[in-house]
Amino acid sequence: MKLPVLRPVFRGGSHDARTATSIGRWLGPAFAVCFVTGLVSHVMQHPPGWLADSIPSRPVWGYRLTQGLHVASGTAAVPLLLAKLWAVYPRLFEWPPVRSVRHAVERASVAVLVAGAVFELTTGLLNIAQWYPWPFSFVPVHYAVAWLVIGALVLHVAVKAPVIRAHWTRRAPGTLALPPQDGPDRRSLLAGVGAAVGAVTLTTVGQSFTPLKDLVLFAPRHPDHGPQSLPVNRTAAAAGVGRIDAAHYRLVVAGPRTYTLTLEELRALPQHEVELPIACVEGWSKSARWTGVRVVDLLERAGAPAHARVRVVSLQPRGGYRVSEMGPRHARDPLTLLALRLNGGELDPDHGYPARLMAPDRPGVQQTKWVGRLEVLA
Ligand SMILES: Nc1nc2c(c(=O)[nH]1)N[C@H]1C(S)=C(S)[C@@H](COP(=O)(O)O)O[C@H]1N2
Ligand SMILES: [Mo]
Repeated sequence: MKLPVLRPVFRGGSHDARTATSIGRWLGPAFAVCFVTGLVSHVMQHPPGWLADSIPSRPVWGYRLTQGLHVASGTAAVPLLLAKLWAVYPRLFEWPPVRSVRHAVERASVAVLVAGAVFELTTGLLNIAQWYPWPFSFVPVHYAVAWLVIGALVLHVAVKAPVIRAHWTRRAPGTLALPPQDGPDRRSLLAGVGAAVGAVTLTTVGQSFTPLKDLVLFAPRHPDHGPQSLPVNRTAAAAGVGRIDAAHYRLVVAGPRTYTLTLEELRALPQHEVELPIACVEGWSKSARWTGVRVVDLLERAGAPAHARVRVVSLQPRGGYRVSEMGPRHARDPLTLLALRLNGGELDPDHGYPARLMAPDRPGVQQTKWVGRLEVLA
């Protein structure tokens, strides 16, 4: 006796190739932007040896733009991915599940793509919210899975090229089973997806694109909320930095001619004012007015060679961001300061009192706060 196979029947007009393709042509570019800007962020934070000394320090807003786009494209991809999965999920019930080796490979690559894409968007969103409910380290895993996703995506687009082409050229049906025109189902689905993308973008993008900051509703941070009108990622208390006593503070500049400065001596050196953004990897960004001593002046006095890399060490006792490094282009940029003041006042403890690094075109995580030591590297 032959057992009947019980499978659901899908009659909705939107579970078809044209809907999937329409959404895909927005989702694909969103992933491409997210991937490229993610690579930029990765290289700036972990440059390979041959590139380390040529990371540019201009334009000053470079990282603000790429990281803002990274988070905005990832956020916009969430409703797009949900709609795409909704359009194609009946394929899960395809029968027979495997028709040939080629078909099996294609399905396996789609499984990798879907799992990886869901993983990237979920971990990315939770990271923005600074919630880490997983046992692994976010950055290396998010980075590695990005390569899986982009590989599977390229394969997927190649496999689907005929369907995509049919959609773009709006070829008459027959050769391929794309319905000739958009029905009401598809039109309203696409309008809804467009509205969702617009809504999540408009209510979050102001976290880095500050002209739209008044529309910020769902971003974890508002550009104006924080001491001295600037958000804080890790407070002094969270970093384990107690109130630093000005009288006992010392800055050590270690190099061929190592020396030490008190806070008074630091304040007595020529002060410069720059307008630079903090551009956090988590997507928020805010420009501010910083005043302090040029790092290049401090390095010259220590006899640092022109090509030297510099390590910036915080008084923070432990934690991932207590040390950062910069190549000669950042170290020697006249805008790079050991900042003592922010927006006209002394630095708030949460912004790195008494001294912090502020450099142009640099990820926020590397704008080291509570700086106690600059080391000229050989
Ligand atoms: N020592 C130290 N510096 C640090 C951090 C830290 O945790 N420890 N956080 C970094 C991060 S992630 C960002 S975005 C900026 C935020 O600077 P702000 O709090 O002044 O806005 O500081 C950076 N500097
Ligand atoms: Mo950050």
